[in-house]
Parts: sequence; structure tokens; C-alpha cells
Amino acid sequence: SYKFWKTQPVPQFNEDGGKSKGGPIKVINLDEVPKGPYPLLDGFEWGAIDPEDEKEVGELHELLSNHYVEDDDSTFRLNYSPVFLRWALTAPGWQKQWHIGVRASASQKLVAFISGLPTNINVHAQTIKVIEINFLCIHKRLRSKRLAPLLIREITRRCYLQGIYQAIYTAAAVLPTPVASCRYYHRPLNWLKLYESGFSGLPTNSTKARQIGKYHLPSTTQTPGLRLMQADDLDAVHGLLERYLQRFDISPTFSIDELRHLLFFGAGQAKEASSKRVVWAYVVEDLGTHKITDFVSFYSIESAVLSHSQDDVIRTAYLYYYASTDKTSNLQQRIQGLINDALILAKKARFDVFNALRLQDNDLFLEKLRFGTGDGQLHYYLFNYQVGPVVNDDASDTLDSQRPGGMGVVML
Ligand code: YNC
Ligand code: MG
Repeated sequence: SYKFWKTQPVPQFNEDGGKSKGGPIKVINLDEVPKGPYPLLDGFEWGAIDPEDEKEVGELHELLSNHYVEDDDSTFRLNYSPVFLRWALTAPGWQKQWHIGVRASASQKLVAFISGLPTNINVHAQTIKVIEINFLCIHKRLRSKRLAPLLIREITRRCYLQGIYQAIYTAAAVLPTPVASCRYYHRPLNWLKLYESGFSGLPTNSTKARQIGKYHLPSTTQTPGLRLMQADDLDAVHGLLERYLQRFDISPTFSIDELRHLLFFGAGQAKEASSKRVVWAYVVEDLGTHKITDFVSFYSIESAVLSHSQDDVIRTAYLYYYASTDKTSNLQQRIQGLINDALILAKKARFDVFNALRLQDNDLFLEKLRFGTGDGQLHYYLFNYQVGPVVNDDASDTLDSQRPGGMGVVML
């Protein structure tokens, strides 16, 4: 039925989006945009969350850790750490007014949230300014009261008033209408732990010992010249990534400042306990020319095991951005080696599982590196932007047929 989504500037399911030209769906007339906030349910009020205020991040963490995304049978719930939230919500351009909370007026308890961060993406080589929407969450006792549409309307209103008319977001929910749909893949690093917590099953024709053996990894990385990324590498990585991402139909285009934030946040804490760290980034430096030829990164989210004691968690590394020198004939081999090294490094950092989506060039390594197909799918959406026909004019690029969806954006 999509009572709410029917009223929004998004392609509807019955529209033939692929045939129309790319571009905004609706031109926003600022005279028609309310200047004040939408009224809330009785007993509730709007309240922004300051991601630099430890107490407020703590309140947000409390809301999300109890009410955010669970798997289908409620066995696990994503538990973004407070430091992760601070990282995710303070990317360059952030504004407090786009981290919108709802509080119970009497108790001031935080009961709902939605966040937005401005950034730029390329859609078929056209750069558009968007707000990246994430962390939409409503307390379980306030579900099914049409609060979600209200939060979405309110953040839309605030974006329009600041001159942002497009958005990008991902969800497990099917809404009108995905621009890409990507399956999750999981690569066990600590199979026994995953088995004991109920994340992985034991195939009937296998044994625990055989499963552990199947996922064994070398103890040291294999790519010559691979090392932790340093601040000095930023320009080189920025150039490498920009070139690499041009291959995809929809991709981010980062400023140097954004990339510094996204790849270096908390890097000063590298020597501290790895539980404080949210993002890991590595480069390959050619030992002869000292050029940076490849780069790979991953970030950390824990999941609570809901059936077990309070502190049983699965530590998951999520593949983030990576890039390799373009137009090499053995790109597949290079990327396989690079991601295999990322697995080794993630295992050393005590992660239990490594997740990746079926997007970018991930088809080049998923099977070979023993990622298993997950149950979940992640759908990508654009708000107020019609995606035109897929441009695929680089016939010399043999990898084009292996880019499901042509999606190059990874969201936290
Ligand atoms: C969802 N995930 O279809 P219709 S992802 C968007 N994203 O509307 P109510 C969603 N819409 O069908 P509840 C959605 N899930 O009548 C449901 N909806 O048109 C739609 N879960 O609202 C749904 N976080 O308040 C229906 O539902 C309407 O109380 C029903 O709340 C939903 O962050 C939710 O999975 C998801 O906390 C908040 O279930 C709640 O059930 C919850 O009666 C656990 O809502 C956590 C969870 C979602 C993670 C995410 C991306 C969100 C994108 C939002 C759309 C942004 C649009 C662009 C705005 C800026 C524009 C500019 C410029
Ligand atoms: Mg509701």
C-alpha cells in the first residue's frame, strides 16, 4: 500500500524508471516548505543530538543498542559503539540540526532518531549533492504509530531549507524503489565462535575440525609492500580511489577532508585496545617506485547475541572502500590478494567474521575467498532523483559484466 511513500518524490514500483532520463523528480518550491517543525504526537518533542557531547552520544547508543536493526529471527542486534557513532555523525559538513531526536517531554528520554550527513555522489558521471540518511530508529513501544514518516518529513524539510533536495539511503525494507539490491556475504574468521553463538551452522556432511580448517588463514599478509595507511598517503589514496570509483554507475566522490575523516578517525588510538578503533586502512606501496598501488579498509561493528548473556558479542569487520591501480590485466588476482590480506589483518585484530556486500568489484573474490551467502539483502535508494539508463560504454573494461547494480557506494 505504501501510504506514505506514495506521496514522496521517489520512483513508484509501476513506473518504468529505467527508460526515463536521469535527474530530479520534483523541483522544490521553497515557498511551500514549512518554516517550522512538524507537530509531534502529544507528549513528545523534537531534540537534536550533538555527536560531540559524550552524554548525548551515550543516550543515542542506549536507544540504538536496544531498538535498532536485528536479524530476521531476533538472534542478533547491531550494536554500533559510541565511538563509532561519533565517527559516523561528525563527517565534514555535519550539522546538529540533521541529527534529529524525539524525546518524551516529561522524562526527556530519547525515543526516536534519524540522522543526515551532506555529501556528494556521482550518478552516471553527474555529481549531485545529497544528504545521506542513516540510523532511523524508533523505540519498540512506539512502533506502528506513523512516527517514521514524520521523522522523514522533518529531516526532508530541514534539508530543503538548506538547499539539499536529494538523498541516498539503504534499508533492509523493500520500499519504492531500489536503485540496487545487494546481498550480504559473510566470511568466518573465528568459525568456532560463530558456531557456538548460533551465527553459523554445522553442515551435515562436515565436522567442526573440517570447518575450522576450511577457514584457516595464514598468519602474515602476502602482498609485498602492504602496510598501515599513514597521513602522508592521503593524497595518493584519494587519487587512486577517485579513479577506481569512476567505474561504477553510482559512487561517492570524496573531498580530501572527508576521506581523512573516514579513513583516519581514531587512528591515533591505533596502539590502544582495538575495541576503541572503528576503521582500519592499509595501502600497498610499490617497493621499487614507492607509488601507492592499492588500498583497502574495513570498519568494526559488534552484534549482541540476544539469546546469550548480556556481554556475548560477535565482532564483525565490514569491508569499506578499496581500490587498485586501474587497467591492470590481473586486477582479479590483485584484488583477491588484497582482500585476503584484509581477512588476515581482521583476524589478527580479533574479528570473528568479515562481511561484504555484492557490489563494487566484490564478485571478483567472494567465492574464491570463501565468503558464504547471507540471508539479508540491502537495498539502495535515491530520494527525488530518477536514475537514467545504465551507462556502460567502456567496452575495453572486461570487468563491466561483473558489476551487479554498478553500485559503488558503501554506507555505514
Ligand atoms: C525504513 N527502513 O513503509 P508506508 S534504515 C524508510 N526506511 O510507510 P511507522 C520505512 N521507510 O509503507 P515503525 C522503513 N521502515 O505506509 C518502514 N518504513 O508508505 C515506512 N526498526 O511508519 C513504512 N531502522 O512509524 C511505512 O513504522 C512507514 O514504527 C511506517 O518505524 C519504522 O536508517 C522503523 O530497521 C524502521 O526502528 C523506524 O521499525 C522501526 O515500524 C525501527 O508506523 C528497527 O514507514 C531499526 C531499523 C531502519 C534502518 C535507515 C535509512 C532510513 C531512510 C529513511 C528515508 C529517508 C528519505 C530521504 C529523506 C531526506 C530527503 C532530502 C532532501
Ligand atoms: Mg511509529
